[in-house]
Amino acid sequence: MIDVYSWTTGNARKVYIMLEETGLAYTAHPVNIGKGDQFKPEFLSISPNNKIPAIVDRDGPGGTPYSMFESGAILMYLAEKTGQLIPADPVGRYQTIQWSMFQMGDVGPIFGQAGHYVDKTGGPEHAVAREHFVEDARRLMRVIDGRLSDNDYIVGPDFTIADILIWSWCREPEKRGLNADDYPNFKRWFATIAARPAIAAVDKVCVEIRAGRDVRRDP
Ligand SMILES: N[C@@H](CCC(=O)N[C@@H](CS)C(=O)NCC(=O)O)C(=O)O
Repeated sequence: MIDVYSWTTGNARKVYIMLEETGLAYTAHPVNIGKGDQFKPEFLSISPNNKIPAIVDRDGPGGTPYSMFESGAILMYLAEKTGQLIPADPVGRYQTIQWSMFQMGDVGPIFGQAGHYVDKTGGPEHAVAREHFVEDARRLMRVIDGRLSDNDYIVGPDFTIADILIWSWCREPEKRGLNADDYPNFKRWFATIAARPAIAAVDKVCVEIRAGRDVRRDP
């Protein structure tokens, strides 16, 4: 059983999607970041950077409970725990890690800043910052679209954690000043993943979490 302490954002969805895809039993517990739950001592004890998502694996390494924060690290941990969604061969494995780092180091932070300046601070005094981050977000979309021009998925023929990590940040591209129609390979890939049963299951989990209720799943 995995306990997930999280909310309903893109970073939160990565972990729920991973758990649904791998079939691990989990209980999701709401941490309402709009109300400051991420600063409570009990949450900080498992996530010292006061950010969701965090997990506690009751059956961690050595059979003892193990807690983790950072969504990319959590997905790698769960991939290794289950032997799923990361290739076993070294080339596929490091391709997956490389593209996962690309999401964590570039797509997440830049899309996050673009979203901030497009959605929340639309005033003219922020025009320079807005243009800077939206332009870099467009560049990253070209990287993703180019990668998908001759690959079904980010790493190749197989769906991996790199797809889950990147996909989760590509919902609602217009909120980051992006037009999905400019990236046709991206659009095809996004729709393919959106049709996976795990995505619909996670939408339902998020409704419950936003209502402040724990969700127990055994997919
Ligand atoms: N690098 C972290 C980023 C996590 C993150 O930014 N979480 C946001 C929500 S998506 C959060 O908890 N914000 C609350 C805060 O900063 O106080 C990860 O991927 O897990």
